[in-house]
Amino acid sequence: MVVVVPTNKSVEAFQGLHLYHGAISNCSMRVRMTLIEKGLDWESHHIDLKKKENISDEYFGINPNGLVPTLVDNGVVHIESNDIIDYLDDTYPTPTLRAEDKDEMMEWLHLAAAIHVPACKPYVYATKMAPKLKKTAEEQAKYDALQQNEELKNFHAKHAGKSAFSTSDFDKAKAILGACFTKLEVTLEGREWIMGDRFTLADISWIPLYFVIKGCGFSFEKYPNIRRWAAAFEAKESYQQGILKWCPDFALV
Ligand SMILES: N[C@@H](CCC(=O)N[C@@H](CS)C(=O)NCC(=O)O)C(=O)O
Repeated sequence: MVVVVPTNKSVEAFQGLHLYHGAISNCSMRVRMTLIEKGLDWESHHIDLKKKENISDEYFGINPNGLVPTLVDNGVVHIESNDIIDYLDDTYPTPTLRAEDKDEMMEWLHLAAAIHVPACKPYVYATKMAPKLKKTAEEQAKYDALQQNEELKNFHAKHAGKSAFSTSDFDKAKAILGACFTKLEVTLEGREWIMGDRFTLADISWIPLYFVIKGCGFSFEKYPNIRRWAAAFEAKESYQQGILKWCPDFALV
């Protein structure tokens, strides 16, 4: 659980569940899906990353990294998508999204979190999003003043649309994604879901990665088990409402 004491005190008065989230944000997708799977009511606060709505004193006062998603549950602020979905499943236990082997399931959530900055973010920026998220000089100055997280500062200084991606950064991202999807492919052999027969947080954590990375051109030709697993989501309300509704044309964006 990653709880933040906000400097923007307005959110502390919120009742119920409020989600700050981005349409084409794989991290937001997993939280939207979890809320829907659990049948929870939540208030949407959409943050348009293309309009740089996250680069504001108000938003950094809620999420000190300036990232989406942020969940506010009765005035308590939670960040980090994989921690948020685990928190939601603990706090609102029915229906459960836990596997019997919780440790193995959590390894999938930790892996998704671990590859976000070294692999997912560079792949998405290099293939598609860098020009769309390019900051003006004014936005860049505002961002530099607000952002205290060195890893994010470095990432954005390097890749915020002004400098080209180095081949080595891109190749490294692609290699990490290839290794992780190979692990997923092997795991899904003879299994309906990542943890076996039961649909769990592990599936919710990974389907947004598949959706976004595929939408950025990564080929899943050699991963038949992953394609079968992903196709099974089409029948799920949480996939339709948590992912497709927010970015129906992602492949074209
Ligand atoms: N580890 C964070 C990563 C969140 C993150 O990077 N969100 C992206 C969208 S998926 C974002 O807000 N990007 C804007 C930025 O980097 O300034 C989590 O899992 O919640």
